[in-house]
Amino acid sequence: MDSIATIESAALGSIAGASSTEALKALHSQFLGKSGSIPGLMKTLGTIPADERPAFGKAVNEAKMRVEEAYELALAAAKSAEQAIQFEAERLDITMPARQPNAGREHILQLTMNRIKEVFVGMGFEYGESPELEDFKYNFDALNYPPDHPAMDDQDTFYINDKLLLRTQCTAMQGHIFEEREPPFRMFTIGKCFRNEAVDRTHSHTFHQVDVFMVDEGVSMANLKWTLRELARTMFGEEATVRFRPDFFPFVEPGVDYAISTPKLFNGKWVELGGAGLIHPNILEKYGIDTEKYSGFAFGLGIERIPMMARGVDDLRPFMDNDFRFLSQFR
Ligand code: FA5
Repeated sequence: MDSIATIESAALGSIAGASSTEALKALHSQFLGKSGSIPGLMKTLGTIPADERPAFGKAVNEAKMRVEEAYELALAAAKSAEQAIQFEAERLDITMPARQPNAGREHILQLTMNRIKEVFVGMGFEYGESPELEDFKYNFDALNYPPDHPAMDDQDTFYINDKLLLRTQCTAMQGHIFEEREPPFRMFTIGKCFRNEAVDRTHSHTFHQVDVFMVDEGVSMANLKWTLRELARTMFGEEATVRFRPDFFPFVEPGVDYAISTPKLFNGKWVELGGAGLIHPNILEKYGIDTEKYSGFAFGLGIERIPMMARGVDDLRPFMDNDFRFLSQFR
């Protein structure tokens, strides 16, 4: 019995003195494992008088349970102490500001084009696409430019060869539609145009236009003005008004430039937006459209102009540069 108490107190003492899980596990196998000292006591049972054996066995079992219990408690304490050290070492500072993802957004010119698209689709115009790399025929001939007419000098562009050029105006879509369809139609297109231009605050070699035209019975300047006023009102507010002044484009007769004004924007001044007019009868006749029955209007405008006016930007060049400090101001 003495040996039991000696071994038990040696085991409890060692367990109490051990601080790591590793040391405790070693003690467990030393005292409680299969060939450990406490189970080893059972092997001495044969040397004990028969009548003392039950009490001896019981005493060994009780000592084993106490050592087992002390071991479990010490192991749990050592584990949590070791975990605390590990957690501290792996601590994340969740108070650090997170890196913001750089979310994309639509370009201000794209937003403007989307808005214009909505306006014209809302008025019953059909959106169409037309090539940027265009045939000379559609960019000039089909639009009633006589050969070598000086009006073409205003629209010098980049030629791929004698026949193919980068279009100077979205009006180039007209010839394609006149060839393919019979009136009535209301069409518009939006896209890039190119001109061999001395680049400055208001001119670029690459810019965007919307071009709109309608051919039907009895279409007049009044329909043109109404349509432009609707556009102006949606883009610049209810009070926007439109002014016409005579201008020349070979493909319209009469031809005008149009400007808009609103009391709230541009200090009430007139701001020119683009050119317009009634489609020249020469063009309609060229495509076999009966000018006794049908007439049409057309107008075009520069897209860059709109955010420039609405947002007070006095130079169009940054719209085409990729400087996020500039572009991210616009939503
Ligand atoms: C035209 O391009 C005609 N096609 C418009 C038209 C259509 C008239 C239908 C009649 C009937 P203009 O060359 O004025 O016209 O250009 C129209 C608009 O495009 C200009 O008011 C301007 O806003 C824009 N624009 C023209 N050239 C440039 C350029 N180099 N850089 C930026 N914007 C330009």
